[in-house]
Amino acid sequence: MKKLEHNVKEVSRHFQMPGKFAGAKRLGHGHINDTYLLTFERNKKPLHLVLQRINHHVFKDPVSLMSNFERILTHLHAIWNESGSVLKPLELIPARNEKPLYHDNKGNYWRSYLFISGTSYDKPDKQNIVHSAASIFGKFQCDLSDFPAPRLNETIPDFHNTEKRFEAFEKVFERDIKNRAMLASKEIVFAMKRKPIAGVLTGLQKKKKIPERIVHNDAKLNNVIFDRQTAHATTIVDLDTVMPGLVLYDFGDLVRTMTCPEDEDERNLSKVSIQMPLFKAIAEGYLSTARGFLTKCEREHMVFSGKLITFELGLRFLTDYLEGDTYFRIHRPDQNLDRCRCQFKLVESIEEQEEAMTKLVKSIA
Ligand code: ADP
Ligand code: GN1
Ligand code: MG
Repeated sequence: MKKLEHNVKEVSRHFQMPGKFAGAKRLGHGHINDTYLLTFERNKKPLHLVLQRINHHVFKDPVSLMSNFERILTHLHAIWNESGSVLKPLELIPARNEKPLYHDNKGNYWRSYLFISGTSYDKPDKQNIVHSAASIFGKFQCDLSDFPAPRLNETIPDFHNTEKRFEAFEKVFERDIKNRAMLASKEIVFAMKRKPIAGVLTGLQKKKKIPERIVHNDAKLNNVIFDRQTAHATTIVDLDTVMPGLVLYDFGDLVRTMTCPEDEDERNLSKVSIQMPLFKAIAEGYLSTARGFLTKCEREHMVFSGKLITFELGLRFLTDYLEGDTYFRIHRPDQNLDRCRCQFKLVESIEEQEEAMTKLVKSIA
């Protein structure tokens, strides 16, 4: 068996674990944190927990991040307990010193949760799955709509500010420290042509046409856990970026990750396009829980947000590729360029079907 990168058995000793350590393996395919599934044994029965190393190069202030986490989970648990919400919140396991984090002597920050037994998907295969995932993200936004002051900390400032993402891309392109720009010339031209769309949502927010709300900001399919039997979405994970933002950032990510049943780095681009039945299921699922609080302007920009957030992520993959792959975890050379190509292909596909998608949303909304 491949040796794990971290000594998770040693780290787990610093948490209030329920029994004797019996094994560990990596969990999921997140691009940012290091996530492990740990097994403990109590009365000869296995118990599963998640141990996660927070990527502190990405999340520079893990302490204030975990303060968000605790406030969000307290709020969601109150709703879950009172009304039996369909959204079962994560449960943190405290460290031995009662804190939600353990800071090791190598500078790493660790946290732990109960493992949610169920299933998660990296790519969408069925309409009922994406319907349920979209509906639970609408529910998540709804449950957080009366979140009390003070404002949550911004764990990554300007996370979905596409204009700022564009500026960052331009700077990295100009410097071209890895001499990779010539290998991505088509993608760079593609991005430059679409610069005008970058400021649309932030512009509407500045003009107070779209309100700031608490949103997930990383509403991708593999951040949802489903019940194995019912195939209903039960839990949303990856709360690191839950902070003030626009609900359209989440809807955009739903469109990005759930309308095309291929990998995020699929190299055969002829397979990459928006599937209308999946889009319809997402729009219906999301509106089933979000319809009540969305404004007209938000509804009118749902399809646009799919295009923008897909474009933004393509741009972020491209920027990371040009910079030498320092942000997103890669498993092979050029993976970030492939990821960028795939996102840009999806953008094109949305552009081609934008009118039909808009009509569809109107008919559902
Ligand atoms: P990253 O920021 O790296 O994406 P996540 O918090 O999303 O980290 O965790 C990575 C993956 O691990 C998730 O996509 C999910 O599949 C799985 N996962 C995380 N937390 C849990 C949990 N409490 N129960 C079950 N699976 C989990
Ligand atoms: C990252 O952490 P993960 O893998 O769920 C990224 C998202 C991207 C996504 C693309 C903090 O999400 O913004 O949309 O990869 N998270 C962060 O798959 O940058
Ligand atoms: Mg994740």
